[in-house]
Amino acid sequence: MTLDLFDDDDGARQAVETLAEGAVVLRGFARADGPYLMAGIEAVTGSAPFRQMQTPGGRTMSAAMSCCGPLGWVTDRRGYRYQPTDPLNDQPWPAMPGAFRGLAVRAAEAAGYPGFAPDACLINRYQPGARMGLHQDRDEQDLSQPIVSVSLGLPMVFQFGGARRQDPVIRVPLAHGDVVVWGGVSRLWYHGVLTLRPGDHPLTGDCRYNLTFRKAR
Ligand code: MD3
Ligand code: FE
Repeated sequence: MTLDLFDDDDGARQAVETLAEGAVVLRGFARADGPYLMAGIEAVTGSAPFRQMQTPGGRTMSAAMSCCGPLGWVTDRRGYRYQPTDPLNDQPWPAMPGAFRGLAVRAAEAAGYPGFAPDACLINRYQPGARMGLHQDRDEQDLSQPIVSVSLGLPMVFQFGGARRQDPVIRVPLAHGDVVVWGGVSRLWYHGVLTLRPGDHPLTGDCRYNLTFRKAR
């Protein structure tokens, strides 16, 4: 369904798609910023390297993660939480690069959330074989604030269900530069990512990165 239009990098008018109530896809919205975002990922992970975290149940996540901004999301045997420091070195997470914050704020605004002020950015790196099972994002305090997600590099298939784990899922392909803003009722819906297939992307090589911008507190 078409809600609205935005101007993409080349000045072309793009449809804003709604995936579900509150979930808005901005196809290619981040494409022009790709190289700046990639440079930001390299800068952040130079100080807070990618690592595969443990779930509270003791499994190792197949996606590798890092964070930037005042708060970072972590999981270990003690549970899921946001914290101001990187558990690998007990130092504050790296600052959120200006290009990251600017893009997230513009995307949120295009989707109807002016004044989005993310305090956490989770960076996920998927290499071939990595996936993310169906889950909800509910560790944030203010669920009225959306989550903005940015896909970079290899394409993947996103799974989007409903409010309950058993709800039927739809599969949505997400490609390089696609941005999705998850607000409204979809904010708490189950979602996940199917296994990444091998490939080679001019910007990211053999992987896909996903940035998620959150207002955790
Ligand atoms: C729908 N990441 O980091 S992005 C996550 O591709 C996460 O790395 C996936 O799920 C990834 O938590 C999916 C799309 C996404 C992110 C957050 C959501 C969809 C969402 C929060 C609520 C509903
Ligand atoms: Fe999630």
